[in-house]
Amino acid sequence: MDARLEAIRDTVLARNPGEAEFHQAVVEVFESLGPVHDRHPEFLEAAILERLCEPERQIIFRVPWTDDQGRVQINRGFRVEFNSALGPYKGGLRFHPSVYLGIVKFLGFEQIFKNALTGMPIGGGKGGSDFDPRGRSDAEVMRFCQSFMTELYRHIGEYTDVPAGDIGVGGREIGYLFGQYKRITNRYESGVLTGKGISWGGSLVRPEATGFGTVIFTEEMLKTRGTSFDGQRVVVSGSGNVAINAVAKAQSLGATVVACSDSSGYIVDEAGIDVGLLRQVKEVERGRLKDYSLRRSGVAYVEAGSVWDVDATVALPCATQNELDGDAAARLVRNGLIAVGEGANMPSTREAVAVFQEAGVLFGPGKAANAGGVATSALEMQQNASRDSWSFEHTEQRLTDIMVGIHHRCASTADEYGEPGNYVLGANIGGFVKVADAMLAQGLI
Ligand code: NDP
Ligand code: 2IT
Repeated sequence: MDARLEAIRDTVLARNPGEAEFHQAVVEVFESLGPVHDRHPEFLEAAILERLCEPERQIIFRVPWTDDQGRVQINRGFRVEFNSALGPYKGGLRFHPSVYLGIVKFLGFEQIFKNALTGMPIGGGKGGSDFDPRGRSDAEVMRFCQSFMTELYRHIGEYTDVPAGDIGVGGREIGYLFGQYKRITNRYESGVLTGKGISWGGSLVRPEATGFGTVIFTEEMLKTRGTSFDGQRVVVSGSGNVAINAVAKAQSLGATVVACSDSSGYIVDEAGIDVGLLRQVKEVERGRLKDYSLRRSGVAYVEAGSVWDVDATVALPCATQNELDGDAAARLVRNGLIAVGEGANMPSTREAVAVFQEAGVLFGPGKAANAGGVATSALEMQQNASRDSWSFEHTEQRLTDIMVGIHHRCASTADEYGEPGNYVLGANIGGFVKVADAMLAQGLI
């Protein structure tokens, strides 16, 4: 790493002790940015990097609620409003027991560059709670969401900060959050949250957008090698919103998706995953993947273990951070992997990324490959602002154009900096320069 950036990195790491995921995200971005600072010494003089790594505002709050037995439960809520150079803070809320400040900050930091890459007018933020929705009734989830919003409402707004979903937060949770926001503020402010239901201000294609977008980006990478998804053998990790829609889109392009996972285990379905059954089990019944294997013949269920033990030509990690390590990457490469598209945020460890890049595997980092979700959130905001609603076809075409545009921006930036095919470099520099230029223009704030 560039020596000037090393000194800034050391200060950032020391100022944020115990936040391993945030450190990882910062280091990964800094490793790409040396050449930019050679060309733009003004960014160093204006301390752009030091400012970027310090969130504009961090909110941590108590979330009290009662469970179905009438017992009082206490969780911790977070919203990190990281950077508003390009627009209102924008990014999801994650409800998962692993959530702490370091996770929210890594996600918020990544979101700044991702959102810049979309070309839409959105800044970067992220939030969530260590609340675990798994096993909770709808009534418990509603009471939790109402309590969470009772604090969060004062910090958000269509021109300020616009949350959406992430792990553990989908249409149900956004509904309860929106209802409580409306009740407290007495405003039908559609643009305050995205991922809303279609009949009350949501956008068609937003539920599919992240998974679809990941596949569209990966297809663009494959095209650079004269190939496509058609005929590929694909493994997807996770079986939530992003994973299911990645499976659907990859198969619609002629691939066979042979495996996916949840946090208990994985299934191998050599005939190709039945997306209808997967949606029924995971989205309608909120069940476990094991239930899928019990309802379809020829399906193996592997308890625990790693889905990356299954050979693939294309891997789409769509579950969570650091789920694919260096050993798994080396095994996949040995067995014929040609491309990785990250549907999740930072799912590949630094060692895994190095293995992929050294082997010449096409590697699309999350901040580029999974940007379709937030981009379609921005399209939802656009529809809300104009009180319009677009057709599925029109919205999907906008998503496709945006993903093709992000691919082009990453690829051309990598070319410009003398590292053709390095999408990590292209995404980091492409996102960073846009934000840095806006920060310079807006003065010392
Ligand atoms: P969901 O909650 O819908 O699904 C998450 C999936 O990942 C589930 O199958 C879950 O398994 C699995 N999973 C979650 N945490 C772990 C863990 N610690 N270990 C193993 N498996 C785990 O979330 P999404 O599909 O929305 O999000 C998946 C990823 O995509 C995340 O990294 C998210 O940040 C990213 N992303 C999401 C976007 C969106 O629009 N939703 C946009 C861009 C990125 P189980 O059910 O067993 O917990
Ligand atoms: O990581 C992400 O980009 C998201 N969870 C989606 C954020 C959004 O505002 O739609």
